[in-house]
Amino acid sequence: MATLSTALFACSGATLAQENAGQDMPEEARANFARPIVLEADDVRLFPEPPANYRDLPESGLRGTLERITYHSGVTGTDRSANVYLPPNYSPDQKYPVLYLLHGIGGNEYEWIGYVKGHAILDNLIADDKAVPMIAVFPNGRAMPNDEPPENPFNPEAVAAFAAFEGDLLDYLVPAIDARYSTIADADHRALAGLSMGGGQTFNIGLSHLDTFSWIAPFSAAPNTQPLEELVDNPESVSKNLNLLYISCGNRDGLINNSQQAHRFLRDHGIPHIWNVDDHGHDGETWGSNLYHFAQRTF
Ligand code: FER
Repeated sequence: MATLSTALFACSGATLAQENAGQDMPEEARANFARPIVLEADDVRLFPEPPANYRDLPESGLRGTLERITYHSGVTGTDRSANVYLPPNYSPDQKYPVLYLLHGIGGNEYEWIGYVKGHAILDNLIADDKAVPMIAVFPNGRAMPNDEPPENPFNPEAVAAFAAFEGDLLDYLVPAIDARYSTIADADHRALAGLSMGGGQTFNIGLSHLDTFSWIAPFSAAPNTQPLEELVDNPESVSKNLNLLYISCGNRDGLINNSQQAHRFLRDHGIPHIWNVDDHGHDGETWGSNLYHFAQRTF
């Protein structure tokens, strides 16, 4: 099996090369999908950069623990794996909220850990009392029997598997997590966040299942995002059921128009949300920074 970081960096490379196959453009433009970026007055940064060491662990290492679980999925017909972060002193005598973190098109259940260091960000925030102790689940969001990142992560079968993950998550993974761990098993204590393809999944699954998740954070959402008109049929009930909708994107990310469209729809329909446009591209800097800000405002 590939190590965490080689798997992840290799995936990012595949992603970029595939979408822009055959085009000759500078590295930086390719890295950000080279689509036109048009910023408007409310596409602004709301939060500062986190402190420089926000994802560095102390020498003693992670204070919580990371473990790998398997669950049976009726969607794929296979046993699937997910990584799980448990906060320090996790005890079945207490009950915990749960954050689900979804990866991008070339990633897998290690992307948030190996590339973004999401487990370290949460561990540091919890140690500093800036976030409540929570369980974090890192699933594989490509619900197909062989769910490893394929050579071309944009192939239609692999992209369809990101949509099929909705049933996997709702009907198999969430129940498996609630059965195995000491969770507070309701929407007020469940968060869904994701980067890129995982951001699109977060919009699609989150906004249509506010009875399961009420803290929702799509970061740098990809074009798999369904039109908000389809996801939001009743703005009042969406506003009432949401605890927090936190949307972010970097102002150098060629996919920003997806998030801008979502933000403008929500703004025009009076649905409260955070819209944070930072100065990053389609990269781990923006995902780490926005997890840092979202986790402090969650639960
Ligand atoms: C696309 C561009 C980017 C797309 C998906 C992505 C499905 C996803 C990127 C990522 O997850 O990093 O056209 O179409």
